[in-house]
Amino acid sequence: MAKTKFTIISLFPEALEPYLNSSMLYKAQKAGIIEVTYVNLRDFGIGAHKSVDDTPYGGGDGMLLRCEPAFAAIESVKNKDPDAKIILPTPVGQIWNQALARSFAEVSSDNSHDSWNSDFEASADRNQRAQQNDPESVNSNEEKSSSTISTRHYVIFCPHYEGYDERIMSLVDYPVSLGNYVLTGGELPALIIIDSITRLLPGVLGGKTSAEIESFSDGDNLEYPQYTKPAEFRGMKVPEVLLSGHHAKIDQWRREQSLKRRTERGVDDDLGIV
Ligand code: 6GU
Repeated sequence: MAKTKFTIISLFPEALEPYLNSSMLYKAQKAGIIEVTYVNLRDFGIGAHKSVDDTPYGGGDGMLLRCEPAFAAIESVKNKDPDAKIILPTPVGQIWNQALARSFAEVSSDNSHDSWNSDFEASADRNQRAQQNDPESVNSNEEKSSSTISTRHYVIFCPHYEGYDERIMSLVDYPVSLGNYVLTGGELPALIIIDSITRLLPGVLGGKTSAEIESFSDGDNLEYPQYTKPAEFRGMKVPEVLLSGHHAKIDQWRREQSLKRRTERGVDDDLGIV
């Protein structure tokens, strides 16, 4: 299994490191399953003050990330690895879900990432054409649909301030949103994206194979209520059926509970596992 590389371009790499150097993500790095590299966007700032932002044309509040530092930082990574894919956390991106995480971890069957991938390809192509004005030079994401690539390298460019110059989008393969709300920057989304991909990689969750993860640990077991010892805590009892040892009945109960929760949430595809 090839290593999955993440490069995070951020103004605050020191905010990311403690989390990534803890628990499962730390173990995944130690085991050589993932590799995380940090690039400080400030190093690519302009002038003596290493400025990375400026006021918006046309007026408006706040500061926007400028093109020069963003392009220089992304190109510094691309020059070393032209195949690296650029992820931009942005509230206007495609909503991240379990199906996307699975596609990025490439534990899905080929046809299941076709639909979202073509969305992303369409947007990446649009951006490149817009910038280069040259349809011939558009580099399609061919390797995404192949199962034979040896290394996946995702570069997560974390915007900050009130936004970013739209021309930065021309370098982006995957604009990704975490949901319908606005955060102050791309760091938390970067952590979530890395976490949700990494837990799907073989060897991260108790050494399971990708097939086992697909069929078991990929969210479907999160949908019903679970309990561990003690059987009674402060008057709250574990449902009798779970103590019965009757596997068919337990399966039946879990199916019912999953369905009930889905109905109560009023959604049926949020985990991308249907
Ligand atoms: Cl990816 N970025 C920001 N800034 N806000 C968000 C988001 C991303 N997803 C939801 N809100």
